[in-house]
Amino acid sequence: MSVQPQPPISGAAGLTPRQLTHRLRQMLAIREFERLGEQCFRDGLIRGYYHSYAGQEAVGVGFLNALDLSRDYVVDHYRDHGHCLLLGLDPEQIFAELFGRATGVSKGKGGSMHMYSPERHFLGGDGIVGGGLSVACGVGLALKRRANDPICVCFFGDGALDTGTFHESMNLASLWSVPTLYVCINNLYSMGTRVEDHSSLSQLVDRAQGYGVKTEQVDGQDVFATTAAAERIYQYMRQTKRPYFVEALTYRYQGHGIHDKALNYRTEQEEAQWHSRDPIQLLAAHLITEKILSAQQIEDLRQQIVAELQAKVERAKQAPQPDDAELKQDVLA
Ligand SMILES: Cc1ncc(C[n+]2csc(CCOP(=O)(O)OP(=O)(O)O)c2C)c(N)n1
Ligand SMILES: [Mg+2]
Repeated sequence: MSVQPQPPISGAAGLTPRQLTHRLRQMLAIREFERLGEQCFRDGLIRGYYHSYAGQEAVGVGFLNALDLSRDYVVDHYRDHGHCLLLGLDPEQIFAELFGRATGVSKGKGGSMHMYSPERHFLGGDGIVGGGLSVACGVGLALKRRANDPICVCFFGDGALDTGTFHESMNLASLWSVPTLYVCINNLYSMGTRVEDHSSLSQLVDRAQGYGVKTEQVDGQDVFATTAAAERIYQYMRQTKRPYFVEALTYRYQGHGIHDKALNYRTEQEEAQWHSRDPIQLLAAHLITEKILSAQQIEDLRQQIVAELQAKVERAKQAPQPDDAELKQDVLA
């Protein structure tokens, strides 16, 4: 990886060199996981859909590292591979799920959009746009009754604000005062529709404020900004048991899904502009300037991650197909 000079990013959010290196490793792992996953799709190992999280890494890294997974819970949307990695799920299990194998996170029955791990307090990806918002409201309500001030974090895209569930969920979350953080990952597009063409208000935070929920925008390219926002907001929520809405401004590098080449709805100039503030490069440049890691060490780290992930793919390929008897297990009809 060649690291170019970058515009400055906000301070180091109180992170130690070791924590900063860990976050770089996490972001590189997500980026390389998605690269390999898309290759596996093209090789015919994965069927259905594949929605890459590449470009949006700093959002998950900031908001998930700041959680306390002994008590907090996460509800997700379908762009969920990166979040699963950050919650500590083994990449081999995630690849196995993508390949539809019995050892997958959801026993091979969920696939890319429906990873699920109650052990890791991960209450699912969801193929329904806005589907997680009301679930997260209910989870927040349940958590509020526990004594140790837990919170729920719910991720979704800008497109989810156009569903009725968004309004029902914001209303009830505020009315019932539940400690759920709604993180809207505004990557400018709902499939191929630009945010100006699907939202009546261009500032998405304005759409949550009508329900009396505190809101803020955060630079989703800057892992220090997402880290600092997460820590501050979680503290507020644990104290007040109130919901909160964050609009994280970021960009997805790939098309909506693997079948979308993003050719006719956005410009190369726009893509280049966002790539010039790549979240990994921003952190890498900081680590180099602060002499925490050299460019060569970062490249070695990346190569080591790629090798580890490739080994996981090979093992996941060997995993068995689900047993026929599993077909009706865990299925609600
Ligand atoms: C209720 C519902 N309506 C429509 C769809 C089809 N659909 C799938 S993804 C998507 C766009 C959502 O975009 P956004 O919420 O911004 O998330 P992003 O893909 O950008 O992460 C749509 C319309 C769906 N899955 N569910
Ligand atoms: Mg979007």
